[in-house]
Amino acid sequence: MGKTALITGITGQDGAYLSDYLIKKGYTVHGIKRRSSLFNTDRIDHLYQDPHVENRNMILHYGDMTDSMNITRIIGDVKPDEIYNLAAMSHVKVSFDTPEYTANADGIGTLRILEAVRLLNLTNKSRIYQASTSELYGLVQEVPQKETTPFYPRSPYAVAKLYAYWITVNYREAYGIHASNGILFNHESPLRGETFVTRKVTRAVARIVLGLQDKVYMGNLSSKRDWGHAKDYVKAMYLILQQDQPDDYVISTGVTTTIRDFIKMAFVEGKDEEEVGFIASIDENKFANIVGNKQLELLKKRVGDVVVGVDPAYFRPTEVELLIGDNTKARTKLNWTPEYDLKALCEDMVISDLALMKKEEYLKDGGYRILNYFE
Ligand code: NAP
Ligand code: G4F
Repeated sequence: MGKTALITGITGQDGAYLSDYLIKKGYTVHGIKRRSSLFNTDRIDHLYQDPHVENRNMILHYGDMTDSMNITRIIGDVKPDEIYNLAAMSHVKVSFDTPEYTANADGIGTLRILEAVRLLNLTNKSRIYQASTSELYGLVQEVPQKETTPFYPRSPYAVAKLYAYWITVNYREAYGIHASNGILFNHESPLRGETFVTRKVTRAVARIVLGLQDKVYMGNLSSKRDWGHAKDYVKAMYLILQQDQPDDYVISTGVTTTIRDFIKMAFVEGKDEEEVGFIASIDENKFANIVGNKQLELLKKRVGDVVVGVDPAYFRPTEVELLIGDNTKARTKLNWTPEYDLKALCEDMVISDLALMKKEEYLKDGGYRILNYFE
C-alpha cells in the first residue's frame, strides 16, 4: 500500500509540483481546494481524476484554512501519513492590504492543522510539513541566513508565518508530533503566480516579444533574492518528512541576485540611474522557434526602446532588501541539491511564457491552455 498525503494549497505552484512528484512515487494524494467561481485547477488538471474512477490516486476536497471544523473533518476522514501545509495568502505586498485575513489563514490556519492532528489522536501517524519562509529573516541579522539566524519579519505575511513557524515547533516539543518547518527561499517556475516578480517579468517579456504589450512597470529593482526552481524545492519538502526525526531546514541555492539583474537576464538591459530598462539586443536564436520572421523583424526594430519603468505603487511599506540562504544543513542531512541555477530557471520561464502567450494569442476565443509544463 502506498502512503497517503494531504496537501493544503494543492491548486498553487508548489501544490501542483508536489502532487505530481508524490503521485509518481505511488502516493494517494488528497488536496484541499477553496470554492471559487471558476475552476482554478489549471495547474493540476493533468492529474485530476473523475470521482467515478475506481482506485483514484488524486482526490480533491473543498475546504478553507479559516474553517476549523472543515479542516478537522477532512483530516479525520483522510487520516493522512503526511500533511503538507502549503495553503497561504502568499503575496507579501497584498498582506499589507489584508493583514487580518493573512494572520487567520497563514498563522491560525497552521494551528488548526496541528490541533486537528492532536484532537484526532493522529500524533503518531500524521507527519506535518509547514511551509515556512525566508521572509522570516526580513531585516536580516546575518548574511547568509541559516537555521540559527534570528528572525525579524517585515510584513503582515511574515509575522503570520512567524506564528506558524513557532506553533509548529511548539506542537513538536509539547506533543511529540513529527512536525517540521521548511524555511524555503524564493522558488519560481512556469507555474509561478503571475504577480510575483519573476513571473511578472517573464510574462511581460513574452508579451513584448509577441507585440502584445509595450512596456511593464515594476517596483523596487534593487532588492536581492535567492531564487530556485519549485521543482527542486518540492523534493526537499518530501525529504524533510522522510527523516526519522522532525527538524527545521533552510532550502536555498546560496546565490543572490537583484531584481534588476533578473530582468536583464530575461530580456533587457538597464540604465540604473534612470531606473528604466531598454532592449539592448535581440537574441535571434532564443526567439526564432517561437516568433515568426515577420515578428522577429518588428522586434529587431524595437532595440533601444524603453520597455521597463518603475511605478512606486509597487513599493512596499517595509522591504526585505537581501535574502541569501546557507543550505549546508539540507545538503548534508537531507542529501538535497538543487538542479536548476538561475539562468536555467529564467530560461524555463521565458520559453514557457512565450509558448503560453502565443497560444493565448491564437486561442483568445477558446481560452484553452494545453501546455505540458511537467515534462
Ligand atoms: P501560491 O501559488 O500562492 O499557492 C497558495 C495556495 O494556497 C493556493 O492553492 C491557494 O488557493 C491556497 N490558499 C490560499 N488561501 C487559502 C485558504 N484560506 N484556504 C485554503 N487554501 C488557501 O503559493 P506557493 O508559491 O505555491 O507557496 C506554497 C506555500 O509556500 C505558501 O504557504 C507560501 O507562503 C510558502 N512559501 C512560498 C515560497 C515561494 O517562493 N514560492 C517561499 C517560501 C514559502 P487558490 O488557488 O484558491 O488561491
Ligand atoms: O516576487 P515577490 O513578490 O516575492 P517576495 O516578496 O520575496 O515573496 C515571495 O517569496 C517569499 C520567500 O522569501 C515567500 F514566502 C512569499 O510567499 C513569496 O512567494 O517580490 C520579490 C522582490 C521584492 O523585493 C519586491 O519588492 O521583488 C520586488 N519587486 C520589484 N518590483 C516586485 C516588483 N515584486 C512584485 N511582486 N511585483 C513587482 O512589480
